[in-house]
Amino acid sequence: MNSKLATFLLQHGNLTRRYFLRMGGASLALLGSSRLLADDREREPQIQRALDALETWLTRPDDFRDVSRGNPTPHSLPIEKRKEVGLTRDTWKLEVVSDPDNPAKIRSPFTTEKNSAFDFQGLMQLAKKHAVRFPKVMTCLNIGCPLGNGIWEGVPLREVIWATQPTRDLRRVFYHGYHNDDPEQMFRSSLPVGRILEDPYDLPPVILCYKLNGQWLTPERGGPVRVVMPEGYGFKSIKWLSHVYLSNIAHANDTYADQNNDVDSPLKTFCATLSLPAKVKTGQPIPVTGYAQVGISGLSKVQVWVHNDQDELPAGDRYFASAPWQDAEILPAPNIWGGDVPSNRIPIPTIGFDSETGRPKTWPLRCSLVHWAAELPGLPAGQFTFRCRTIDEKGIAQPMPRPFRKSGHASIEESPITVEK
Ligand SMILES: Nc1nc2c(c(=O)[nH]1)N[C@H]1C(S)=C(S)[C@@H](COP(=O)(O)O)O[C@H]1N2
Ligand SMILES: [Mo]
Repeated sequence: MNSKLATFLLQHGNLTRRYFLRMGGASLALLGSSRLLADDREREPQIQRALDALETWLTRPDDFRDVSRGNPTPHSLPIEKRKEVGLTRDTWKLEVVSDPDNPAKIRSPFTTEKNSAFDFQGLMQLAKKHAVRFPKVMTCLNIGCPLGNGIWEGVPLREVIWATQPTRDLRRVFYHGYHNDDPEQMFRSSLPVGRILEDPYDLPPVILCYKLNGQWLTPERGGPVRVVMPEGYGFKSIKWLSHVYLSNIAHANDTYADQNNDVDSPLKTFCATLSLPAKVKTGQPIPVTGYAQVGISGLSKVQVWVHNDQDELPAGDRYFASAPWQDAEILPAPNIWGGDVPSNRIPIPTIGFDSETGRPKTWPLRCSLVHWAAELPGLPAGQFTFRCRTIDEKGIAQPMPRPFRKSGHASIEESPITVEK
């Protein structure tokens, strides 16, 4: 294939078949064989323009929004200091010990004191046999909107826990990262040991993560090693990991609990807009794009509704269940993954993806993102409110089944639209 043309096609995975028809038969034949487009639906030009401007499915590691505590933040330390405190791959050390306050019985802890801390070489040794990859959206429970979507690679945390030979009184595991050796700056998270030892409901394992989108985890993303908890909000995925405690404590002891957060909450399903014109002309169709976070209960629909502000809202219907919602289009898996993933290929194997084709086995993927689009019909002049909501795989509409803010954002997004003559 003409390589210039191939590059062009790769960069414009969202162009319509109509566009290619205009390009003539030769390139169309080429398209058919190269399968550059998973999605060759014909759409209105204005919707197509909005789709062409959409963010990619994967986020570049440097483009993640950063939620990092610490003064200074560990990733901003100069390289010499990072080496000194074990924040590079060749200096990284992980302690895995019994919790002195609620001891679990373990035979061979990893400690710096006894010069037996677990290191990166040990991790790579385990990776040869046990490495896994899975897609996951990182979302801060307090912020609500996703910080970024990635393919995370690591070794299941249980491999390291089993290496310490626990025998009894192990009910919970808590862990923290480097925090300038200042107890005030510690940010701790915790999990029931059962979630680490076993993966319920076909979820991926909790991992010691060292790669994101096929590249070494950067200092800002928590490198050299962070925990990644597939179905959890961001605070479970501790960065610059340095300590793991095996404990007999019977309850969660996460730092985030001190901020009134529901620390046992798995990711919720919800949607939001990415592009929506704030002002349009009367009668002009309105293109809207957005994303949905596909939470633990999956996603079956994204729906939209435009309400004229002069009309009353349905009475006694807090979540607008009786409004005339219309289905939006959930976009298919893209052909351009983004996120700087090498050669635009999802690394193989990745949980949820076919190892032969590199394409997702189902779509959308749970605990990740999907994009959507809708074209609203033209409206008369006036002031309107646009709303969008998800319906999960159980048929439950946002913000249910868990509407409370401190278990994660799920409220129905509202955006104003002004329609002018
Ligand atoms: N050590 C450490 N890990 C941490 C944090 C932190 O402040 N310190 N923030 C947590 C929170 S609250 C979130 S939402 C995610 C954010 O991940 P990101 O910065 O890679 O987007 O990291 C988590 N891991
Ligand atoms: Mo967070």
